[in-house]
Amino acid sequence: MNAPLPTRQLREQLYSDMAPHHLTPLWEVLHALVPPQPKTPCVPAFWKYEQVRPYLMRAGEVITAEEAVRRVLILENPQLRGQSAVTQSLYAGLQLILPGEVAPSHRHTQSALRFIVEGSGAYTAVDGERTVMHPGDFIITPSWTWHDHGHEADQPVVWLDGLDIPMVRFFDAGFAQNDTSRSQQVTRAEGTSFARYGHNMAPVRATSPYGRTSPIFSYPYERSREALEQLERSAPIDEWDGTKLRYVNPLTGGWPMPTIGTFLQKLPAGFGGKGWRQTDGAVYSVVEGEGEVTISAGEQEWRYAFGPRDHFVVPSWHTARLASATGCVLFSFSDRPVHEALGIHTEERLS
Ligand code: GTQ
Repeated sequence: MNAPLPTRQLREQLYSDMAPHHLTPLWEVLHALVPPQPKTPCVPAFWKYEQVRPYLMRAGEVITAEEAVRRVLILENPQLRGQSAVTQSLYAGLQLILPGEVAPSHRHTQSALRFIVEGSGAYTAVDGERTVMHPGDFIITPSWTWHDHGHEADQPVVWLDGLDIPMVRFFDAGFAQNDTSRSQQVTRAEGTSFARYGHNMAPVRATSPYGRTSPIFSYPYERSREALEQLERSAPIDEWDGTKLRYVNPLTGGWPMPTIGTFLQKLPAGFGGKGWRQTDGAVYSVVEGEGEVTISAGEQEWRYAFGPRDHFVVPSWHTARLASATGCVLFSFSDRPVHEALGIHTEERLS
C-alpha cells in the first residue's frame, strides 16, 4: 500500500521548516535546472559602429587612458545589464587609445583578445614584446602576462576586447596585479614571436611559453585574409559559413586561447547562407563589406543589416543565418574551446 500523497500544504510546510537549514526541494526546480534544450537569458544584440563611435570619442574627452586604466565601453547583453557580460561566459568591449596615451601595465588571470577595429599605429606590449596594431589584426594577451597599451601615431585607435571575465568570475579564479612601471621594458624585437611561430615552423626545442595559449602574439589580418581570399576562389564555399577558418595555436593545432575560440570568415558576393545553431554564443566584428544576419529563437526573430566595424552577438542555441550581397569578412569569437573541453559542444546545421 502506498502512503497517501502529501498535500500541497504539507509540502509547503516541509519547505518552510527546512529553509533555515539551507535545504530546498529539487523537484520544484528540476525542469528549469535540466532544461530539454539550452535556454539562455541572453538575447541577440547589435551595436552599429556609427552609433557607438561618438560615445567612445566622448569618453576620450572626459577621461584619459591612464586615469581609466582601460578606456573601454563594454558591450553588455541587454538582458545581462550590470554584469559586464555579452554572453553568460564572455565579455566584450571597445577600447579607445588616443595619440600619446599609455594604458598602464598590469596582469590578470583573465585572457584577452584584441581585434583591431579602427586606426593604426597603437601598440600593445606583452612579455617584453610590442606589436603595432593594424585593422583586422587578432592579438592575444595570455593569462597572467604583463600588458600595457600605448600610442605613438596620430589617429585614434579602437579595438574590440574579448575576455573570459564572466567565466573566470564563475570559477572564482581571478587574480590581478598592477605593474610597478607604467610601460614594461621592451626586451624582444617586434615580430619575434611571429618569426618563431607564425610560419609553420617552430623553435627546435620549443616549449610553450604561455602554457595553453598560443605563442603567436599577433595574427596579422593580411595573412588571414589572403587565405580566405584564395580559398574563396579555389575551394567549395560552405553553405552555412561561406569560407571560414579558425585561428590555431601552432604548437598544438588547437585553439589559440584555452577559453576563447576565434574565427575569420568571408562570404562571397550574393551569399545567402543556411541556418545553424550551436551551444557556444558568439560575438561578431564586421571587418569589410555589408551583409545581414537573421537570428531566431522560438517565435522571435532579429534581423540586423551590418557594415564595417559593426558588432553583434548570437547567443547560445539561437538559429542564425548570414547573407551578403556585396561579400564581406567577419571576425568572431566564442567560448567553444570550453564547450569542447567539457564534451558538451553541440551544433545543428539546418538544411
Ligand atoms: O586591456 O587589459 O576591456 O584588463 C577589460 C579588462 C581590457 C585590458 C578590458 C582589461 C583590459
